[in-house]
Amino acid sequence: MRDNLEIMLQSACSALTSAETEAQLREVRVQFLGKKGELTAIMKGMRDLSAEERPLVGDLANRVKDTVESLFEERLALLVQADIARRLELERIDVTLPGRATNSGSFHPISIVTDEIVKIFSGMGFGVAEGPEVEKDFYNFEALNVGKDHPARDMQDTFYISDDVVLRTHTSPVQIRTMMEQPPPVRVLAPGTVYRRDSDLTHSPMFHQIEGFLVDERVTFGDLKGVLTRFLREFFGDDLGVRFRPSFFPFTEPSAEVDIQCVICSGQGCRVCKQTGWLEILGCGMIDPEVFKAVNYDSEKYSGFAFGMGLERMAMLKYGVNDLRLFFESDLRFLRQF
Ligand code: 2U9
Repeated sequence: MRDNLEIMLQSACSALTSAETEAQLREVRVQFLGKKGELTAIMKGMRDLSAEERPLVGDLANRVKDTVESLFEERLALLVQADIARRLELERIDVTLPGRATNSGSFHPISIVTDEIVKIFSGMGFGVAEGPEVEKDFYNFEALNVGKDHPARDMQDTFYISDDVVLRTHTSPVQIRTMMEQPPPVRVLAPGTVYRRDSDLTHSPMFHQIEGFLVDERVTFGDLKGVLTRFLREFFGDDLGVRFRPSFFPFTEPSAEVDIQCVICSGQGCRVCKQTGWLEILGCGMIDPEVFKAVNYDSEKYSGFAFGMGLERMAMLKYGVNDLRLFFESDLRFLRQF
């Protein structure tokens, strides 16, 4: 038995030292010290020993067991340590590497200007309405007092989809639809994309507009001047000079164009205002009774004003942008500045 115990110790030692993983190591322990292990098997021979020999062999067996046990613990600590070291190496993070930048988006200047104009007019009781960009001739022209042979149709250079369907040339059809849906009083702003067959340094075939209109009893040109002057001063600055010049539009009578004091040179005269000190900024007028007739509003009882402005022009003047094309090129070096 002594020899068997010595032999077992030898093979347990070498098995423990050659175990490469914690699982292997635990298997070795079970193989030698487990209930059905080698030590148990050897100890079955105890009953054949003499009374003198039994305690001596028992003592040896205990020492063998303790030795295997402590070897096991030693090796286990080593393997766990090695495992931690390996994982640390594997999962190593270089905290000195520069971080990956994430780009944060920003609003397009046309969106910023739209939002600001909507905000100013909503302070004066206006709501927002939208409508289709592919529009019936009736809503885009006919109802706005622009008849089939009206020169304004050539003037506006329209994209035709078919004989009576066009890409809207202004957002005015939204106002026609609004009036056909609801009775006065109405105060509505119509922002949106519009299309004209125009393409040069200062014209894009697709651009943006805001139009607005107000209809109620006893609305006067004085109301129009008050609302638009207030708007322009909130948008461009408190003491801004504003002037109204007579003009003509088929859908308004009387009509006017509005100039503001040049925001680049404060009215001193520069290249942008062509030395006049003034910039043309919007068109407006009292809604023509012919338009009321088309939408079935009583022009004896109601009157109203309407106005329109190009958003690219508003943005160019507000931010000092000198090239219209920048708004359509999606160049991040430009867009990130807003
Ligand atoms: C209805 C009745 C009247 C809208 C108006 C203008 C004058 C105008 C231009 C400014 C620059 C268009 O973007 S632009 O080229 N607009 O000058 N717009 S009055 O009049 C309306 C609209 C709807 C039912």
